[in-house]
Amino acid sequence: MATQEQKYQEAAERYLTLGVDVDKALRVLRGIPLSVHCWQGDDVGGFETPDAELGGGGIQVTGNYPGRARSIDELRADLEKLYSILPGAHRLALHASYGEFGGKRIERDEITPDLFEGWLQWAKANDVGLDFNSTFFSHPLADDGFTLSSKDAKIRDFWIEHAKRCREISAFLGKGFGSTCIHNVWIPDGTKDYPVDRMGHRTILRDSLDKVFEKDYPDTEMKDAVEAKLFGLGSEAYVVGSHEFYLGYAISRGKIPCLDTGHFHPTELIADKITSVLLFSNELLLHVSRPMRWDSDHVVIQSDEVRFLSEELIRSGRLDDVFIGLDFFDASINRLGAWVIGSRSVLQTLLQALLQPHDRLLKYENEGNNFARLALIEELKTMPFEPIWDRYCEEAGAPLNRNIIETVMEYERSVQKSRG
Ligand code: RNT
Ligand code: ZN
Repeated sequence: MATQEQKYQEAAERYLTLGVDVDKALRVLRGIPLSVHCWQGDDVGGFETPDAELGGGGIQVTGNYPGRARSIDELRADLEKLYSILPGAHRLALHASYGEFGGKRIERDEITPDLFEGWLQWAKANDVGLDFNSTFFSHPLADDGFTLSSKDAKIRDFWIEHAKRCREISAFLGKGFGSTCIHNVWIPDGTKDYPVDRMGHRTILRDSLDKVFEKDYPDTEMKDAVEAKLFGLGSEAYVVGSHEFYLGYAISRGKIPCLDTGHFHPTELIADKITSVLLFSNELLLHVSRPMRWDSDHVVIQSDEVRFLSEELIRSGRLDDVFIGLDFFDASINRLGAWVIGSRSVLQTLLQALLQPHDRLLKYENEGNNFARLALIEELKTMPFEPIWDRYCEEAGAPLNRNIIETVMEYERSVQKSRG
């Protein structure tokens, strides 16, 4: 039987016949961090109260598989396990509701950087860069469906202050770690039925955001992103922060648009949007997700959509301008396993995209030989990818695909099972 090394050499030679430099592809992949979302570990609960759980906001977690992280310590343990299973150096996206509140009820408009000092220390110890999200859901002042776009000045001001504090915390984390923290704003604002005052709420949202972003922070510490949406549970008819709203807002204000792949009509290809956005925006944040019939946030898999997305990141030549975040939450399977599959799927599609003979495909296209372009793309699907990915995992000390099930099951047996 051929050794791993022989299999790798053979596969690399096969790619070389198409003009693909495998070592170079692996080198590029090593430099791509994923911003892994903390909220897959505890069903978007957060730690504001001991029994905190996701409430309202138009998003929903389904499933009750045992083993959910119930404390920051448990979440960190799960994350450490996750990062040991992911090849490469990756980041963590926190939500404001994941601070170390120490059992005290600290209002969202009163949170301070010290509540995240523990995360900063953890991040340094584990070499995991940090990103941040304001939390505009799971809160009584979000219950009537409006936060930053509320017509009630008290509600609006509360959330403006929250977001300002989140920016301060983001800058603290970015500066402390030494890598720009991307602060993302997603609000659930919208209505179940057709409103008559679409303009009113959108005007208020624009003005609230302008207040939130009044203070400048150095780019080296933090940058802001704004995330649009098409509809949510209970906001089927109208979402204040729509795609057009935020694209316009981001481009006019020098903010980063965030495209969540679950936030569009189900037949839209998010991959197609990347180049359009990047021609007018310097940067882009992605929330890679898997919508199934709705914004269901299923675990990401190597679907066509995700492959197209990765291909566009590489082909556009703008990989360095895109921050790749993940956003899904499945409570119906082992939560570590959900994270592992989703993250590794994105990495594998990126590697597949890096292993494409771009020049040759482009040549066919420019010659008008679209049959040859199609044939080569299909041929690539049966190329020996596994030995290349195995090599990448091995070099990083991460398990191979064939060991993933056992790795996760072992963690379930030894750690997650004992959780109530
Ligand atoms: C909701 C948005 C948002 C959230 C997280 C928890 O539809 O996608 O990004 O999923 O902030
Ligand atoms: Zn999202």
